[in-house]
Parts: sequence; structure tokens; C-alpha cells
Amino acid sequence: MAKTIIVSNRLPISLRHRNGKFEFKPSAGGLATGLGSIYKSGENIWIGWPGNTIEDPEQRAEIILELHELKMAPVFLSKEDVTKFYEGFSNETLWPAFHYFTQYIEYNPEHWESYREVNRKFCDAIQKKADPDDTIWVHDYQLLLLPQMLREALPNATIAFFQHIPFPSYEIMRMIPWRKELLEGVCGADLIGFHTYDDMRHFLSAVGRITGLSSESGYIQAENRIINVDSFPMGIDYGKFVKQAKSKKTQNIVKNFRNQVGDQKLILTIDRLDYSKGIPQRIHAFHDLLKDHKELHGKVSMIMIVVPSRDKVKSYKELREEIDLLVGRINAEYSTLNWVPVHYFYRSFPFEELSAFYSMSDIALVTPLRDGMNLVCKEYVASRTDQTGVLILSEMAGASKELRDAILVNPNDREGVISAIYQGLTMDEAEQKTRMASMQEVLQRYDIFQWVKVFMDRLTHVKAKQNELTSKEVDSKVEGEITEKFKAAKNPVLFLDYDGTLTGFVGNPQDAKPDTELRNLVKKLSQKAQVVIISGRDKDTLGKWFDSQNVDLIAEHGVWVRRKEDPAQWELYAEVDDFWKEDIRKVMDYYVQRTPGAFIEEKHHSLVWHYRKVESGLGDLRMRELFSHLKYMARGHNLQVLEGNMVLEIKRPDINKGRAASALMKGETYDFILAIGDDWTDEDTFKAMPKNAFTIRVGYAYTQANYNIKSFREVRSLLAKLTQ
Ligand code: GDG
Repeated sequence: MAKTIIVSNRLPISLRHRNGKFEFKPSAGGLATGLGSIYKSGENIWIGWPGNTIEDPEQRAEIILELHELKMAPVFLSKEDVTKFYEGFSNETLWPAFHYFTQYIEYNPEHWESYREVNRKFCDAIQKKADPDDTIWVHDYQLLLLPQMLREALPNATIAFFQHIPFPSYEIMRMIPWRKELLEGVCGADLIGFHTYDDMRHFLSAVGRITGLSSESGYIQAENRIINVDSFPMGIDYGKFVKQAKSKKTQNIVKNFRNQVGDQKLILTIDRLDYSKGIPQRIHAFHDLLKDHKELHGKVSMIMIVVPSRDKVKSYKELREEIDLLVGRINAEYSTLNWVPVHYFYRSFPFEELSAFYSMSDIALVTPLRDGMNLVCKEYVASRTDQTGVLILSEMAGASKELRDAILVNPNDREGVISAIYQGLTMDEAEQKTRMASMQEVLQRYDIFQWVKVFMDRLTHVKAKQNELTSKEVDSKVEGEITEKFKAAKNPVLFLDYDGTLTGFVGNPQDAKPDTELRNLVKKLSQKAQVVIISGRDKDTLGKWFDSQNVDLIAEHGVWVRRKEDPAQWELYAEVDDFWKEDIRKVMDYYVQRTPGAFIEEKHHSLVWHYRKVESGLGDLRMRELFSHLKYMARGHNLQVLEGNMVLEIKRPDINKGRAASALMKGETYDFILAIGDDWTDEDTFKAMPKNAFTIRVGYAYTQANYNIKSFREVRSLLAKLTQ
């Protein structure tokens, strides 16, 4: 049976070497608990770095054995890996870039090289454990290249990726020299998750602009499959925080702590040491609050817990010194013999004490400058079992998207933060309870277990969707069937769309003329079958390009037809009027004036607005505007507005390829019919085909066709097989 493998840079344990033996302490973090239901069952396993650098083979063997008992497997990193991959590329390039601290970004090719190598190490370690159809869930920014490496090594595996930190705007992403490799690395996954909708739209925009892969409604269209990108705001183990807050142990600690600090309001702040958390800015705000409100002196204290982290990295060392200085200054300025403004702890606390801090504090002040989610604010809310307390939360934390009943602040707006603290200190109990109750309801429902469930369900859904598409793939069996039936046929016909089907897309539509390979292919096909080129192109271009070929041409989606028996004669297949064009052209022209790169193509029965050469993003925006403008006008003229591949076309609704194809087949008895096309206009052709026809859509989109095929290259190769 297929198993599930969880992968993260760090294993959820801490490892200590004491008295010649290793001691393993499992992590009590929310993620480890949430994923516990997965990795602890059946054959499942968690793979990652144990957190120490161990070179000795005997010690390694001992660790492998011990971890095996805990359903974990190690990836061993060398000291150099830790310096270059972990402290270097992960924490000095990706971390600052993804948190918008561009001033701290290091661009070091050696670190990049190591990042690649370590991702490869992870891939190798996983390959040793994985079966071909396993599910592999990769976590976080240290392993952005891993999904694609795994895709290549295990093409049939189900691969998911979740990023715990923000995903920055394209403007930041494009600064990184290795941006394309990083994005392509992530796109090896089937499901890609972020905490918020903003992260996901930044990712989709970067993928579109940097890799060229297009997406719609959260689905990226990769060459051979669809990839779903979605937002999954991570929850906490809600029940655990409630239980701990109510426990005797924690209540006793609260009493004890309270005796020590006396009767005053407490403002709690808890963070890992990190410049993204806005710690100095918060101390400045508290300082100014005390300066402005003398009446608060002696009545309010801040409990500030900073958990040591990455203290070998220069910017972190400097941050620590800055915090020491600021705390020293505020305490020196305002302390009295029985009051200290800031109680500062540079260490971590056991869980029951953490819970006591949450329980006893009147305000939690959570003001990161940027944070993927932030769990501390959620833990505070869960711990407020009597529903009193005030949460002040930064808009820059992912959690602010869910906790709308917190006092939301911009952490850069010092005045705003000061007045939020004042509002919190003076908020009446009824309001506190209303806000807290509503936040608790949200967090209780979307806890960590629900998060894991929703993510895994979505992964199953994406796979099912992919299978639906690939089950229709033209594989060698289908290819064999088509070729065999074609060869046995006496009167076969082929309906072939042109752009995107027989040839790729280019910037200028007039440059897409048939190359030698295609001309030869069509020539050979036309000796064995009736070939109909069925296109939206204008008749003059199509006529010129297929001048000497023995083929039927249907131009402009069925307005014109040219039979091979009479190549000099274009026949009007549909009566069209064009008095509507003047009004519509004026509108389209207005959008051309405003949009560098856009142009209008005029066909006999339609007008087309092209935006392939417009700046990416701007083209879509203008197209949407034009779409709604034209839709309104189209009603008056009984016209249809259709969105195509980087074009917007307006035409009469009763003219389409399907109608033309049916007319051409009338009275004929074909014993083999094949229709191939790549966009919505070809769907009309597919719909018009009799049941026994082979219909194929190029690309992996939903379609009326019986089959999908990867690209125009595969179309050519299929057609070449028919000519042999
Ligand atoms: C990353 C993203 C995202 C803190 N002090 C103590 C202690 N903690 C625990 C808290 C909380 C955790 O550490 C901190 O989690 P955060 O979410 O606030 O921050 P990051 O470490 O930066 O995490 C972040 C997260 O991933 C999850 O996706 O939310 O945005 O940056 O759980 O309780 N625990 C104990 N003693 C302490 O003194 N026992």
C-alpha cells in the first residue's frame, strides 16, 4: 500500500549528546502534533535533519536506529552544509527576501550551489525510502527545489508542498538570480499551499511572469499536468492550549507569577529572535506610551520573551544587541523601586509556564513587520478561557486575515500602535468578551487537525482531477488504435485547427506560417485523406499559406470555405453583415491607444483584439475592461464576445467551426474522422462530430473532445505516423 512521507528541513525532535549517549526529545510544536496523525500511522515516516552535525559513522548508525523507533529517518548535514545551505542561502537569502527585508539579502553563488546540493541530499534520502506511488509532503522554504527533483525521480508520486513563511510579490522574487530554478522546483508538486490568499496570488503571478506557465482559478497549466495552488491558513492544537490553561499546574504558576509582579496590567510579547518580528519598533512604541501617559507609570508592565534563534547570523546578533540596549534604556529611564516597565527574558520557557504567561496577561501585543502566519497570537486567544483579554495584531501577519476581531495595527505606524495599546488597556470587559468569543470560534473550528485534513483532502482532489485529464491522454495504445483505423479506412477526413495545433504560438501572428516540416506533413497526409484546415484565421493568409496544397480550407471560423477541387474560389459559407464593426472598432481602438503592444485584427465577420505582446498583467487587466465594455455593446448588436489565447474576439454567435464542419460533411460517408484543436473555438468542432470520430484537444484543459494531447509537437508526431 502506498505510504505518506513528511519532509521538512528539521525533524520534530531535539537531539542532545550526553554522557556518550544521544537523547531524543520529541517536539511539542503544533505542526508536529498535527502531522502526528499522519507520520505515526502504518508505514508512514518523517524525513529531515536531526539538527546536529554528526560525522562519525557509528554515531550515525545509532541515530538511524533510534529515529527508526520514532518513525523518523535522518538526512545528515555537514558543518559546511549548515553554514552555506541553512545559515547561508535559507536564512540570508530566502528568509530576508521572502519577508521583504531586501537590505539583508545575500547573493552568494556558493550558498546557492550548496542549497541545490542539500536539496539533492534530501531527494536521495527520500528515494531510498519511497515507493513509486507514495505521497510526499514537503515543508517550507529550505526545500524549494525538492518537489521537482522528486518529480523527476518518482514521476508517479503524489507530491505536495507547503510554505510556512510569506511568498513575496514578483517585484522581490525577480531580484533573486536563481528565481526561475526556485519556482520550477516548487512546480514539481501537485498541490502547493500557502497560509494566505495574498501569498498564493504572489506565487501565481511570479510563476506566470518568470516561468511563463499560465494559470486560471488557482490551477497552473504545466506541460503534462495541472498543479493546484491554494491557501490553507494553519491552525493550532486548540484543545491542548485550553486544557493547559485550565490545569492546576498552570493556575498555580499564574498565582505565583502574579504575586511577584503585583497588581498591574500586563502586556505580553513572545517571539523568536528575528528582525521580521518588529521587536525594537514595539519597545519604541511602549516607550512613547509611557512618555505620553504618565498616569500609566507603575500600572502597566511589558513581559517580553525572546526565544534565541540563528544567533550566528550577523543581522541577528546585531538585533539582539539593539534589543538589549533599548530595554536597558527604557528601564533605566522609567523604573522605580517597585516597578519595572519591561521584564525581558532571552530564553524559552516550558509549556506550562508559557501557558501561564498567556493566562495572566491582559494584552498580547503581536506586531511583526512581516509574518507568514504567527501562531503566538492564536495560542493567546485559545488560552483565554474566561474570554477576557485583548489581542493587538499586526496587519502584516497572516493570522490577521482570520482574526478580524483583534485590534489590527500597522506595525510601522507608531502612533497607531500606541493608541491600540491604550485602547486595549481601557477596553471594557463586555467588548473584550465579544471579540474574544468570536476569535475563539474561528480558531476552534480551524485547528491544526482540520488544517491537515483539509490539505490532504485537497491533495486527493487534485490527483483525481489530474487522473481525469490523463485518462484521456493519447498514449501509445490510443495512437495505435487511431493509426490502425486510419490505415483501414477508405474515405478518411481530418479536421485540423492551425495555431496551437499544427504550430506553436509566436509574438506576431503573421510569423506563424507553415515551416517545411509541416508543409511536407500536410502534403503526405493529403495523399491519404481529405484534409481540412479549419481555422479562425482570415482567408487571405490561410489561402496563401496552403496555396499549393491539396487541402480544403475553412477560414474565419466557418465564414469562408475553399474546396481543393476549386482552389481559386472562396465560397461564402455564412451570410454575414458588418455594419456593427464601426462602433466596436472605435472602442477597441481606444484600448489599443492606451495599451502599448495591443493591436486589432479585422476579419470578414469579426474583430479581434490581440494582447500577446502587451506587458504581462497589464494585458489581462485591459482585456477584462474591454471584455465588460464589449459585452454591454454586444447585446445591442446580437454579437458574441469570446476570450481566446491572448485575444478577445467579437463575432456573430451563429458562425462557428462546428457549423462549418457539419456543412462540409453533409452528404458524405466518412469511415474515419479525426478532429484536433487547441481552444474554445475547436470545442464547436468537437461537438459537431459524429460519435465514432476521434476528437483531440491540445493541452490539458477540460474539453468535449475524447482525448487530450500534450502539444503541437505530439500532434505532428501522431500525424506523421498516419503517413507511414
Ligand atoms: C514559522 C513562520 C508561521 C515561543 N516561545 C516559546 C514557545 N514558542 C512557540 C510558540 C509558537 C512558536 O514557538 C512560534 O511560532 P510562530 O508562528 O509565531 O513563528 P515562527 O517560528 O517564525 O514560525 C510563522 C509558522 O512557521 C507556522 O507555519 O506561523 O509565520 O515564521 O508555537 O508557542 N514555546 C515554548 N516556550 C517558549 O518560550 N514551549
